[in-house]
Amino acid sequence: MDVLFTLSPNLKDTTVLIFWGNNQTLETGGFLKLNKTFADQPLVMDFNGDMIPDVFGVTDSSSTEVCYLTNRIPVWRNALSSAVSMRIPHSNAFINLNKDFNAGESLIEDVMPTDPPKASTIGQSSFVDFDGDGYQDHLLPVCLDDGCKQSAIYLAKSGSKEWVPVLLDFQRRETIWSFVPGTPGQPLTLHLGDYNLDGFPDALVILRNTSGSGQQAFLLENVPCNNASCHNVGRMFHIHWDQSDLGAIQNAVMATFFDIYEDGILDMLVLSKAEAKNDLIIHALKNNFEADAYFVKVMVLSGLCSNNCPEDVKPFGVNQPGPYVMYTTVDSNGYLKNASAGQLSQSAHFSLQLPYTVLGLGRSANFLDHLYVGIPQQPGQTVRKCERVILPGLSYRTGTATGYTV
Ligand SMILES: [Ca+2]
Ligand SMILES: [Ca+2]
Ligand SMILES: [Ca+2]
Ligand SMILES: [Ca+2]
Repeated sequence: MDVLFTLSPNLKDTTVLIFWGNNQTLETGGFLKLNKTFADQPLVMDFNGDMIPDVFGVTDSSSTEVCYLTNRIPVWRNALSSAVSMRIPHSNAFINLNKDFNAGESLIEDVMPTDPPKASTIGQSSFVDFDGDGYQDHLLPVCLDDGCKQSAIYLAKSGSKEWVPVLLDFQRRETIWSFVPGTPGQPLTLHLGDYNLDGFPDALVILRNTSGSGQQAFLLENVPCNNASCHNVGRMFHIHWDQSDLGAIQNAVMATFFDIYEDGILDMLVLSKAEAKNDLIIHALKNNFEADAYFVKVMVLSGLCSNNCPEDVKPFGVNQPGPYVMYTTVDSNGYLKNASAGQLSQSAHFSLQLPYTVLGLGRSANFLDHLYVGIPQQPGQTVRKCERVILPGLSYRTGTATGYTV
């Protein structure tokens, strides 16, 4: 695994440094500094489908370029055929939107709305299968007013031009909470994961008290829609106001999901800032949700190795950006159940995605009819040779949930 750093002293020209991996450590002999700068943080994606991650972004010549790094030699190519003006900070994603099992840039205009909903602060785009139909949906957190006192989360389904609000009510008793508007260095972002393994992705957000002081992390659970505004999606977010472990962390500034103990159950990491201190504190919260659910955890690896790979040892490679995972199963009522997720679709601006996908199956589905994995590839290339590894020993039980790692 290599490490990519970005440096942007003036938040404009972003320099990219790459420290090359050397098995368990990093090469100490030096690093690669890309000879062009980007207008914003780059996106790591596999542009040419050779399983080697590439670096994509708007370069100093204001065109979109991609830098290939095959054999650790940077080669620049023009990326998009037409000129586009990217929002800064961008939330570019490399993800499959049309179920063809190949990732494409989320810039494709005919499957998503091109204009954001009417709002004064537009947050970062996220792509998840919010309603469990197998297609990725586009989620966007916004502030509706200039002071960022009125917040909302909108969703656009794949193939629809309509923005549907999936969370408008931020009122807890007498108090209105709202998003923190974000800064160029830390834009307004949702962090998504299926916390309760019901097959519908939930979110972690930071909200602030608009009438008092203080801000904290909140869990947004993906629940069936109960009002007219989200009717077209069928799902909405419900804020867990009384999550005491999150509420105990004062002045939280960022929160995301992470699988502590690698048991398939997503836990939470929260960053907070103590009063009059510069350093941030990291809090890890173990998920004690009594889910009694099944899940499948899928990790798509490149299977490539560049050095010290004897012939008889097959490398796993590293976690790929861009693969798409989808399952079909049948729920307890006999209805088809279907959900999908992308692996490492975004990499810039604290997207903090997991390097694998955890797909919750709910309580009843203890089997999958089909599990599909799509890996970006070059046009005309035949289906990639795949090896399936199921670890460890087919299934494991973790107290409340049973899962499979593929
Ligand atoms: Ca590549
Ligand atoms: Ca969907
Ligand atoms: Ca969920
Ligand atoms: Ca865990």
